[in-house]
Amino acid sequence: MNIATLPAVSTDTLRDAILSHLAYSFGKTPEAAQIEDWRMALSFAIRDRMVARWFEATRRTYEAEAKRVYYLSMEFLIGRLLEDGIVNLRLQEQARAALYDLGLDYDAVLADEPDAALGNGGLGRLAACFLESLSTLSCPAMGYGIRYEHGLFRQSFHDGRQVEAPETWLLQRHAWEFERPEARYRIGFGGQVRESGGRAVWTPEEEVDAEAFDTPIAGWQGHWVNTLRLWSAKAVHPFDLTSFNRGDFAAAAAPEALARTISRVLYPDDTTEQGKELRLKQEFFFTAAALRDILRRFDSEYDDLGRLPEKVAIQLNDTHPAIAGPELVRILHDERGIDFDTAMTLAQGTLNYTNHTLLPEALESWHEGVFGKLLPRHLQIVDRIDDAHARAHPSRGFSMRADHQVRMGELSFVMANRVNGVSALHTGLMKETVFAELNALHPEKIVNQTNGVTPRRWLLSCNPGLSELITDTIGDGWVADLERLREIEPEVEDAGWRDRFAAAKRANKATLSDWLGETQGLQVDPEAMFDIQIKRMHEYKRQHLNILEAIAHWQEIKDAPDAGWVPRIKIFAGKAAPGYAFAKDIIRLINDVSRVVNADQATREALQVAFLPNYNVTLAERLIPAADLSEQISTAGKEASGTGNMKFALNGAPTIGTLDGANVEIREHVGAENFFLFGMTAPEVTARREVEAHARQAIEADPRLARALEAVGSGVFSPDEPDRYAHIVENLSGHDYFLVASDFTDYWRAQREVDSAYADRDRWTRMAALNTARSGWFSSDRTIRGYMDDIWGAKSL
Ligand code: CR6
Repeated sequence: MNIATLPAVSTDTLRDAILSHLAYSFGKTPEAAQIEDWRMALSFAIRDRMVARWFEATRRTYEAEAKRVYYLSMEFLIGRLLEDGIVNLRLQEQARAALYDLGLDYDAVLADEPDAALGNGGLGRLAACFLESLSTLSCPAMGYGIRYEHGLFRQSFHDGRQVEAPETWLLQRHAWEFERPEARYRIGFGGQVRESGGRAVWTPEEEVDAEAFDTPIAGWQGHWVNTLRLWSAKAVHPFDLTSFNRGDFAAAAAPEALARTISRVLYPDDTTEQGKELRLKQEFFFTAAALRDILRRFDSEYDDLGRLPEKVAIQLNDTHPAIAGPELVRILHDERGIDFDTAMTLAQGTLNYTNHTLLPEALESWHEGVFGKLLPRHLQIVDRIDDAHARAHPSRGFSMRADHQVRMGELSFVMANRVNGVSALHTGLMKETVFAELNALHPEKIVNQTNGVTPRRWLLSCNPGLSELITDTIGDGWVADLERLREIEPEVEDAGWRDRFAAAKRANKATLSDWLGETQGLQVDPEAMFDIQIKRMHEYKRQHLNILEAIAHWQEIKDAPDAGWVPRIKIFAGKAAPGYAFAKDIIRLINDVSRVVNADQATREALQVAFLPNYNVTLAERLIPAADLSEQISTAGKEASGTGNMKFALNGAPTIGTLDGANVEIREHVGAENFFLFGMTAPEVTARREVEAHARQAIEADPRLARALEAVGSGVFSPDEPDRYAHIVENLSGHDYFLVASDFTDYWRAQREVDSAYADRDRWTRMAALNTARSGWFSSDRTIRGYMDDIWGAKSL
């Protein structure tokens, strides 16, 4: 069969393809097939439709000698892929009908797919949105990462406490990857560096193989398909037969176990530096394999390494792949014989670096002891890079090697052609704070690219009701050109149209409410305001500010139950890093508050609180379309951008938020009157920290806050252990680094404004609809165009 001429997809052809895969790929009859078999057969049938375009994209890229973009990321939070594929290939109707013909429920088959959680949070999800936009824009690109056996842990609650269990997505069959045993590179660690014939020769002590697994990523309408290539670690000699024959079975299996450790688990934290040797090994492992692969491809097309910057752009997603700088210089200089300065210049022309946080604890640095032990040659090269940079800027005294550390942010900056922040505010702060010195030396390097989200997943597919209304109103051009959502703005003035908008939201809320009833035993009135905060648990994101306000609100409702409160359900979801005790205590507190508040007959009509377990991409897709209010309440200056904030706005949920990260730009786009602003600005935060006893002062000035803290501290929510949360109260009345107390009063005020706005339903619907109409700028297509133009110099084919 000629794959370029696969028959057009009717329901019948798709059904036949499913049955054919069921028989020939999975060896099952329809009678014997389990839901997983059907899901696999459907996935293969869909995947088949991508392959011809995939080959075509590769062919066209070679033919055009186009510049290629490589996105190196330790995390890709891709979630489920089947619906993404179906939606992008526009096969929803056929797939639904084909499964119906086969006696199957479409939604149930889709729900069988494991949620691939090869990432922690925003940074990993951003990488996944970027891959989809790169394909949509037919930009020749490839993602490189690690094929973790275990993604982010599975979260459940025991007595309100977070319990972590390993995530095992690969135990269920995964339909999307092609194993490439021939794409295999040997990666070394440790060992010695010798001089030989004037060249440094690194002889590693330990070696593993990196083997590629490729996942095709189809863009909108399937016109272009790029590849996500994930590396799996394999032992060089998988099995020690000598030990085995001696009867020492454990020793026989040891090499394989050791090697596989490298790609076994995702580090479950995105904001703390993991000072673990294994982490550094993971970073070098996937980066080195990617570079070898990139150079192999380059060599197959060109014979002059001097053209590397012209033909290749490599993006370092945060500092995790920062070792790419010294590794590329090592390959070019030590292995290819290019002189050191030229090698460095070529690397600098090819690499770019995105910074995703200013939190000092998250800026990676490695002690030279560990670094030198694992990567002895790279340590020498870092020192030479540092020297070369210092010689070029003699007056400055800057070094990336202070205090026996290798500072990866500084290394990435120096080795990059462009360095970008992820929102306007964050980029500004980068220039003023962490990279102030380097920015003064290289003022052209830092550029901003505000994050974005893919509208295919985060509107079209997760919110079919609203999507249909939009398409009915303005046609479907918005899917590929999200700024066209502006065209619905005139309709917002039409009462009939507003009713349809409100009905779409209401239907999503009813669906969520049913789901909450079935799976969580929660009875929720879809008329209540759905107030949602979903994201990683972190003090800077201030879930504790939200729950304190809920407590104060509950107390006030109790004081006057008949005062006409606007009914609300507060929904939380998010995982805490297993080692982050304070964040885990906040989860437990929210669960404790939820138990007490939800059991209170006097208030339960007006207020409920829920913490949903195991937050992941799939849960986000369920919650966001049903949200009325988006909580984006981080301490100003701490959230680099946020991307959840964009998804809520796009789905018609106004924000209550601080002037932090991309909230600033969201507010500019949707209009200040459609955004509930509160709290200190970034400079005010800095000034406030200087005020002595700022927390005490704030608590004394606000009796509501004092009373809420008193309830937490005295065991109202933990009667079996009254001082369970004493340390939280102590933290918030003392040091309170994230200024929860100081922002509380204004947050309360803004929440009451939310209440009165919501009470006027028509006004609320108008605000919600304007959020959708004006959020088109936050498409990751816009972001990727920005990277292509300002950073990569890459073109759409
Ligand atoms: N934690 C930022 O904190 C940003 C994403 C993507 C984060 C968040 O504000 O939206 O990156 N930073 O740019 C890191 O992961 C280091 C995040 O997700």
